[in-house]
Amino acid sequence: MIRTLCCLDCWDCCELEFDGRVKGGCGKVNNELEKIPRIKPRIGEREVSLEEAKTAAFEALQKAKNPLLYRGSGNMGVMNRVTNLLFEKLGGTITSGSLCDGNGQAGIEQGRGEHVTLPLEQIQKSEVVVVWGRNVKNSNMHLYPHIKDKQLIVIDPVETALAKKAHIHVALKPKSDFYLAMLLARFVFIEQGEDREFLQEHTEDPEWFEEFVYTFRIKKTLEKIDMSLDRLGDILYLLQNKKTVFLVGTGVQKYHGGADTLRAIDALAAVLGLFGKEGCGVSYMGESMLGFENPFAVECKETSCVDTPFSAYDAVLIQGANPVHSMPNTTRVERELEGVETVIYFGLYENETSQKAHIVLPGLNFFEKDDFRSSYGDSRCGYVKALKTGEEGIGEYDFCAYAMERLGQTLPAQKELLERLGAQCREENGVLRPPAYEKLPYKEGFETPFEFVEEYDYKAQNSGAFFLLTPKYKKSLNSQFQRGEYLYLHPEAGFAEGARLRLFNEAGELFLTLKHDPALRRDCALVYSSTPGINRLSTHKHVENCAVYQELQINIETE
Ligand SMILES: Nc1nc2c(c(=O)[nH]1)N[C@H]1C(S)=C(S)[C@@H](COP(=O)(O)OP(=O)(O)OC[C@H]3O[C@@H](n4cnc5c(=O)[nH]c(N)nc54)[C@H](O)[C@@H]3O)O[C@H]1N2
Ligand SMILES: Nc1nc2c(c(=O)[nH]1)N[C@H]1C(S)=C(S)[C@@H](COP(=O)(O)OP(=O)(O)OC[C@H]3O[C@@H](n4cnc5c(=O)[nH]c(N)nc54)[C@H](O)[C@@H]3O)O[C@H]1N2
Ligand SMILES: [Mo]
Repeated sequence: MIRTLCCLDCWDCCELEFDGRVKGGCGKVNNELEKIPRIKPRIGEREVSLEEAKTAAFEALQKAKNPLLYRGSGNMGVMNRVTNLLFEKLGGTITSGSLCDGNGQAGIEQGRGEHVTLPLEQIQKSEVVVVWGRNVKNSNMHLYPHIKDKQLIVIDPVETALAKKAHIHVALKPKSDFYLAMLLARFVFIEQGEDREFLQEHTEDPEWFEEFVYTFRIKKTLEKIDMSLDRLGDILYLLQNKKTVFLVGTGVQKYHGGADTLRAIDALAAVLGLFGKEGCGVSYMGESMLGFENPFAVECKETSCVDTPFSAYDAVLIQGANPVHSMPNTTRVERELEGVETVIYFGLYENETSQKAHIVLPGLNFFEKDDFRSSYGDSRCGYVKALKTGEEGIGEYDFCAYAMERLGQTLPAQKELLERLGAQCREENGVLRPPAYEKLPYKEGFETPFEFVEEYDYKAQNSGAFFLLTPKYKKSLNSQFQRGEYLYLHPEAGFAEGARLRLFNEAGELFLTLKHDPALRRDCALVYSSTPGINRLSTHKHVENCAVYQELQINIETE
C-alpha cells in the first residue's frame, strides 16, 4: 500500500491510497487523470521520439537569446519549480503575478501583514460559516462535510447547491461585496456589537474606521448590493456572539477592486473580533510556500503572467499550463505567440496551447513522479510518491537534469531537494505541517496593528447588459478533463433555451448554446471557466499583477 497526496490544483489536498487501485480523492483523479490520451512528442507536424523532442526542446532554449519560462498550475508539486534553476543558468526570464488569487492575497497582506492559513480544525469548531464567493460543493468539495451542519450564510450572486441548503443566501449583485462588508460593519457599530477590546489592542485607528463606515449611506448602498434591510438584519442576528468563520473564495476578487474587497471583508472580521479566537477566522487561499526556505527561488528577470509580451522572446517553454485558454484576452495571447520563433509545450494533454506549439514535450502526471506537495487551502503538505513509472513522458526534474548536464552544470539530486523541503516541516498526528502552520493564527495579534481599508475608488467602466461569471466547473480542473460548453442564463433573461447566442464586449466575441438556469440572477450570464473560448471576453489589464476575469460585462444577441 502506497500513501500519497493528490497534486491537482485545488483547495483540498487529498490523501490517496494505492494498492493497484487509487482510493480517496475526487472523480477527476479516479476516473479521468489517466483516461485522457497522453500527448505525443512532436516537432512541427512530425511525431518524433521522446528523446528527439527532449533534445530539440533543450537546443531551442540554449540557442535562444531571450528564453521565457511560462509555468502554470497544472501540478501543485513543488518539484515542478525545478525549471527555475534551469532558466537561471540560461539567463532567461520567468513570470511573476497570478491568474488566480493574487488580488485577494494582496488585500489581505495590506491589512494583516502576513497571511497565515486558517486551519481546518478552527473551521470545524465554528458555529456560523459565511461562505463568501467560494463554491464549496464544486471547487472545495472535501470541506463540505465539515460545514454542512453549521449555520450557513452564503454570499454569492448564484444560488449554488450550497446556497440552497443555507440558512441565508444573499444573491448580491456581482462586484458589490465591498459595499456589503462596509454596510455590515456599519450596523455592527450601530448595534454596538463590535469587539472593542480587540479593536483597541490590535487595529490601527478604529475610531477613524467607524466614521468611515458611517459614510456609506444605507439606502443607496443596499441598492448597490441589491439587498433588503431585512436580509441585513437576518445576517447580523446570526452573527451575534457566535464563533464565526468566513470562507472567502476567488469569486469576490476577479475585479479591479478585488484587493480592497478582501480588505473590507477582513475589516468586518476585525470589527467582530474574529482573529486569534478559537473557532473563528477568515479563510482564503494562502501562499503555499510561506515560511519555506525554497530551493527553487532564483534571481531571474521577470515578466507578468497576466499580460505577458510573448513576442519579445524567441523561445518560450510553456510548462503545466494552457495559456491560450486560461490567460485573459485569448485574442491577444494568440497574436503574441505568433511572434515567437519556438513555442515549446511541456504538458500532458492536447489542448489550445499544444495546437500552437512548435515542439511538444510530453510530461508525466503526478502518479508517475516523486514530489513534495504544499497547499494553499489546507494546512498540510507532504511527500508525493510515484505509483508507477511513466513511459510516455518526461518529468520536470529529469528534463532539467539533462539540460543542466548539457550546459556543463549539475543539479542537486532529486532526493536531496525533496528532503530539504520535508525537513522544514513538522509531523503532528501523522500529518506533515508546513513551517508557517499555526494552530490558531494571530493568537498573539498581528505583526503590526491591522490596517483598515481607506477608500474604494472602483468605478464600473463598462456598459454590457450582463455581468459575466466564470466560476469553476465540477467536472473540470481548470482546462483539464471534461470542459464546460454552454452559456447559462435565467429563464426570464430574454432568450430561448437551445438558442445559439453571440456574446460580445470590447475584448472579443464567443458563440455558445443557451441553457436556462433559475439559480441565476437576471443580470448575470454564467459560463464555466473551462469552456473553450471564454477568455475571448476578458481583459488582460490587471491589478496587483493579478488577472481580473470578471471585470468586463457582456452583451448578448441571437446569432
Ligand atoms: N472542480 C474544480 N475544482 C477546482 C477548480 C476547478 O477548475 N474545478 N479549480 C481550482 C482553482 S485553480 C481555484 S483558484 C479554486 C477556486 O475556487 P472558488 O474560489 O470556489 O472559485 P470560483 O468557482 O471561480 O468562484 C466561486 C464562487 O464565486 C461566485 N462569484 C462570482 N462573482 C462573485 C461576486 O462578485 N461576489 C461574490 N460574493 N461571489 C461571486 C461564483 O458564483 C462562485 O460560486 O478552485 C479549485 N478547485
Ligand atoms: N475566465 C476565467 N479564466 C480563468 C479563471 C477563471 O476563473 N475565469 N481561473 C484562473 C485560475 S484560478 C487558474 S489557477 C488558471 C489555471 O490555468 P492553467 O495553469 O493554464 O491550468 P490548466 O488549464 O489546468 O492547464 C494545466 C495543464 O498542465 C498540464 N499538466 C498537468 N500536470 C502536469 C505536470 O505534472 N507536468 C507538466 N509539465 N504539465 C502538467 C496539463 O496538460 C494541463 O493542460 O486559469 C485561470 N483562468
Ligand atoms: Mo486558481
